[in-house]
Amino acid sequence: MFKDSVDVYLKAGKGGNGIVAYRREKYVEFGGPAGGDGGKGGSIIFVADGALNTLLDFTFKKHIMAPSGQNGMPKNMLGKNGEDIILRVPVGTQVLDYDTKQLIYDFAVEGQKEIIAKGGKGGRGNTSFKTHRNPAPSISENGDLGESFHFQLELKVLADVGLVGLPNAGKSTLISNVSNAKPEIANYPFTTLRPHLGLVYVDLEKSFVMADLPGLIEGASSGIGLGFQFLKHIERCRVILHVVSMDKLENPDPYNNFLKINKELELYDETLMNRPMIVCASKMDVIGADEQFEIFKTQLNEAYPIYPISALTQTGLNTLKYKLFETLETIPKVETELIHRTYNLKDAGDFFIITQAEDGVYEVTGEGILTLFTRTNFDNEESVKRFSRQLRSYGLEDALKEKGVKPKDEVRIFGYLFELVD
Ligand SMILES: Nc1nc2c(ncn2[C@@H]2O[C@H](COP(=O)(O)OP(=O)(O)OP(=O)(O)O)[C@@H](O)[C@H]2O)c(=O)[nH]1
Ligand SMILES: [Mg+2]
Repeated sequence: MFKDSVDVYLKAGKGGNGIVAYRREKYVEFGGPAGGDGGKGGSIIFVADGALNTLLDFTFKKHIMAPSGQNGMPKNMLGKNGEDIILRVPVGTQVLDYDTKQLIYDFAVEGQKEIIAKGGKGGRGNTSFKTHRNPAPSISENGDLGESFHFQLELKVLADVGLVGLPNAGKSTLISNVSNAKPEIANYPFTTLRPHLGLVYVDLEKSFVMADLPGLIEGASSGIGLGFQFLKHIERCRVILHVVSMDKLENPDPYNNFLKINKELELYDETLMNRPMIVCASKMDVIGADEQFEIFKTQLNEAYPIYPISALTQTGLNTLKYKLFETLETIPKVETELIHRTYNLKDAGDFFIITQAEDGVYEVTGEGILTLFTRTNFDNEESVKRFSRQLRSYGLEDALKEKGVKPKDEVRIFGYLFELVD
């Protein structure tokens, strides 16, 4: 089964908590702080792999979670880091924000590696808080939450040459004769149900990637046939090779059909009309093909370069390969954007948001405050004091006062009640 669009939930590991501990050793008179830092949470990493051609695996693992870091330990021992999860995706995979459909990463090159969801930082143990003024702090920090996202993965084939044409035109037969791709071939429409990539060698050092795509029919751009879901794969092909059968019985009016397919491409994405297109007249071995070819060529009127071939008798294949290679050399290599963007949680929302709940109590949420909140160890007085100092320094206290919250009033932060002090 082929799958080129899936959505996934990702949750990177939480950082381990730092701890409060002191050295207690025989003969050591004043045991200093010895609480270790927590380990880092595991991240989720994607790597582009040219050997893959489907996102099917992700339909079986929709929820991906990386392990948390271990808490810090006494004797200044660091907690162990949560292990990263590394997953392979086909080259051509795009990672989009599920809600906004914003493109976050584009896995355009083999081996490209990106941290998709970053594990939380480990919290600091009390040793890390040691200062000259406070040599034995009793404060520690909890680990940060790992990033969590709802992403959509879209596979859009990345090829130099994309084959388009009516079903049965001979696209799969052509690619299996000039490359290592082995798509199914049969004398019925819509034999090919998914894209196939093949490497075409022009000589030992020159090669390019060709993509066999499912057949298109009139109305494909509005969802008729198999077309619509596969049209997106043409988007990222540098050259379009339009295969047109010269078999009079199955394709009595090649020019008209050629125009219809082009119309579908245009309706799907008008910029495809600027993409270099080469026409391949196929099945030249069939009786009457020469005649069809002459008529078709006249109708084309040199608007596109046209190459006659027969996969059956192996004629015209080399000339076509060279022409394709030559054309590719005139087009810039990477047309796709190479996007690696750090998807910053802080960018996603406001640092803090103040709302009034039904019971009249003001509630505080927001991505930034959440980070500070999760870092705070609420069993520890010093940590709680530090939290309120942080709220003040980020301007939350002033913002609350502006809303009319007075000293001694209660404020709810992630379900916990706090009192505003003067
Ligand atoms: N005589 C002749 N028949 C051919 C030639 N190339 C392909 N065919 C036949 O045409 C039929 C369709 O070929 P495919 O390669 O499966 O066509 P396709 O364009 O991939 O079709 P879809 O996958 O359905 O879009 C098969 O029966 C092939 O054997 C050729 O050069 N000469
Ligand atoms: Mg086919």
